[in-house]
Amino acid sequence: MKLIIGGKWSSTWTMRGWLACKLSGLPFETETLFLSRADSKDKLAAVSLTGRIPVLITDGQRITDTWAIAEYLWERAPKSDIWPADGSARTAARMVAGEMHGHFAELRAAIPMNLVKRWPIADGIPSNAKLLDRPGVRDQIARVEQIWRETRAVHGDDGPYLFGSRFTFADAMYAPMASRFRTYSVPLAEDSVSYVHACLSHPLVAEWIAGAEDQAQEIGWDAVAAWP
Ligand SMILES: N[C@@H](CCC(=O)N[C@@H](CS)C(=O)NCC(=O)O)C(=O)O
Repeated sequence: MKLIIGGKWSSTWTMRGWLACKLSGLPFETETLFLSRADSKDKLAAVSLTGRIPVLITDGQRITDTWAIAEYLWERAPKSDIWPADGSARTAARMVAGEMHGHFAELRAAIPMNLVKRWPIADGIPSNAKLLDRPGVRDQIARVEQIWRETRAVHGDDGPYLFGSRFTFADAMYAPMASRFRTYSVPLAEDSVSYVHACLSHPLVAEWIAGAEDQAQEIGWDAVAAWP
């Protein structure tokens, strides 16, 4: 299998797709397609029916959409940690992952992911309060915290992740949001801070972040950290 991914410091959906591939335990390779180059649109059109990545190339298929990729992998590796083993936990995991897949547009737009940026990075950049005060953003942050809290209260007894001791695709869906909260110093309740820490410290997430840092060194740390 080959997964087409974007720049690791900023590509939330390909981070999620990559985490799904890792969670499946199946062998795969990656190919990087940077999205902001002059030839990116043409390259995207050549590999992706939707003009979006990730794309998983496997079995003669080009699978677009992170959710479809995760479900394909789950069918091939149903004992993997993509979804929880318990049926009701699995339904709950699909619900919370689905909410992240389909909602939070204002929050995503206000605080784009940048894994190598720490706020504030320089004078002249507006304070994070300005970003967080955009319409809908604070309510959506509160909703993310509520999802984490309520899911962990029911399913998270035996570990630090949403469904306890096993990091699942539901955590993968929220990992880019956890990183945004850290990057933009979003004020959070104590239990949310603990979850952010657990999520970003998971070995697979840490591996992706290390890759983002390596890319930033290669491209030029300051240029990458200044985006967007
Ligand atoms: N719903 C899609 C969203 C994919 C998406 O928006 N990917 C971004 C990269 S993170 C993209 O390909 N953007 C195209 C562009 O910026 O030209 C999924 O679940 O995979």
